[in-house]
Amino acid sequence: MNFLRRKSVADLQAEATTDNSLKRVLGPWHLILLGVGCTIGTGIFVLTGTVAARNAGPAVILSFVLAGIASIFAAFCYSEFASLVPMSGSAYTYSYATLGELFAWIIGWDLILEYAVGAITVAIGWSGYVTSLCHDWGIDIPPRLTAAYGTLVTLADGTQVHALFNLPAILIVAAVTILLVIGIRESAWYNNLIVIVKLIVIMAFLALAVHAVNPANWHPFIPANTGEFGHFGWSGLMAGAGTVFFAYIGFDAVSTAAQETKNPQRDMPLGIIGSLVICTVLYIAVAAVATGVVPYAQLDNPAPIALAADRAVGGWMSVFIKIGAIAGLSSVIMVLMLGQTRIFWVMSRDGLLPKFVSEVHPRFKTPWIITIITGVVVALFSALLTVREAGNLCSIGTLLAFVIVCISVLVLRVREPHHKRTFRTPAIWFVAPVGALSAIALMIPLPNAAWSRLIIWFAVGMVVYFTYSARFSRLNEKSP
Ligand code: ALA
Repeated sequence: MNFLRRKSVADLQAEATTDNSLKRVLGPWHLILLGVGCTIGTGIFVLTGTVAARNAGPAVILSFVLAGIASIFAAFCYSEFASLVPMSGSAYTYSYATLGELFAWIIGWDLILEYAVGAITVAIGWSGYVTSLCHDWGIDIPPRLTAAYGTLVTLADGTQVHALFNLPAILIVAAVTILLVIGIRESAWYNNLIVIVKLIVIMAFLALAVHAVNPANWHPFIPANTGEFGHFGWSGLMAGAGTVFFAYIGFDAVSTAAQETKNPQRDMPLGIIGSLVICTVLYIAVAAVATGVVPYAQLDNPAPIALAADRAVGGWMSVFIKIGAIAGLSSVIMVLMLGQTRIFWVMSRDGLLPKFVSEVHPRFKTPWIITIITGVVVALFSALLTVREAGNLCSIGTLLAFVIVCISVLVLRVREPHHKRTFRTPAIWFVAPVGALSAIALMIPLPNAAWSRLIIWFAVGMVVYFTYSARFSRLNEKSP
């Protein structure tokens, strides 16, 4: 059996004709809003605090710079990959036509870490903000039901106990799953509204809290390493960059809109770089203000930005931030879960996953079975994992996808230069290798737990591919 067999571009075009409703309507501003909307989430609202407190101290600001640079390089390659195959879809689809089935499977399997585990991470972040807001309003969710199993939580009388599971995270995932099953998605209008809410909340935080910055909190800027790799010092700064990379995940949504863009060659880079630059600047500013207001050791909190707002401005500002974060994070969970079910759906249509996965509900016209299965699994793990465990697994998986994409784009330029590309990566001989190397540099310092989970995940993926997917692939029907 040829595991590198490809889907032909002609087949993809034929499939794309069923999807010819896509109109070229998007300009650079639409793309920027799309990118910012999918990107700002748990990374900035939660991980900034945990990374400052546990890895990098005030140098979390530099961690954001490094992760932002790595993302920009990868983003260019991603866009070229997206523009190679004339249909909208994920890296899975593009690699099926260009690299062959085994690579498509690896990327598809890897995208589960980006989308499903990303949704898990954001749901946990959402839970932290909801628990904290409920507390402000006098509703105390029992602490044992607000965090991952085994996490230390403090009861009202001050005693510390181990948590059982994260109930609010289960509830938000259940709510999003129901909306997706009955076919309610975010409209462009709603997406724009949420983006504006997120931006207003962040700008208001920066404008009001900056006055409370005490530069003494930035000293030492890079706290001395504790003797353990990744705990402060330069290794902490690098490990922090790997973790906060999570904050940048989502800009690939821009590259998947190539088919709907008026002038992709000009607007794609504007959209991608524009949204990444806006996010990078905001992230650096938020990290600087948060660590300037609150001593970094105190930022290990489920709602660190609200904590900084509370210290700097007062309770009302903290409530404002929490409401904005809760609205913004719900929309990121929805985008990620929707992306995941679409990828499963396409893989099932290709025969790589069982048929029931692509079964569409007769009334709602949504892939309801896989949406419910995805919802149950995402809910289960968001109840049991910590935000860092889930975020690091998502980061390492997405970084691996970026490495594969950067290398593939270069290989394809050499091997198949004739393909039409609506967007070409500038200076590809520099951008692609640097993109791959910087993604690897962010992966290396991530914790061993993230690495072992990644390896186990791929081992399982290979078993599934060789025992099931390769045998049932629809390309078998077409082989002579
Ligand atoms: N970048 C997104 C977030 O930080 C996934 O929540």
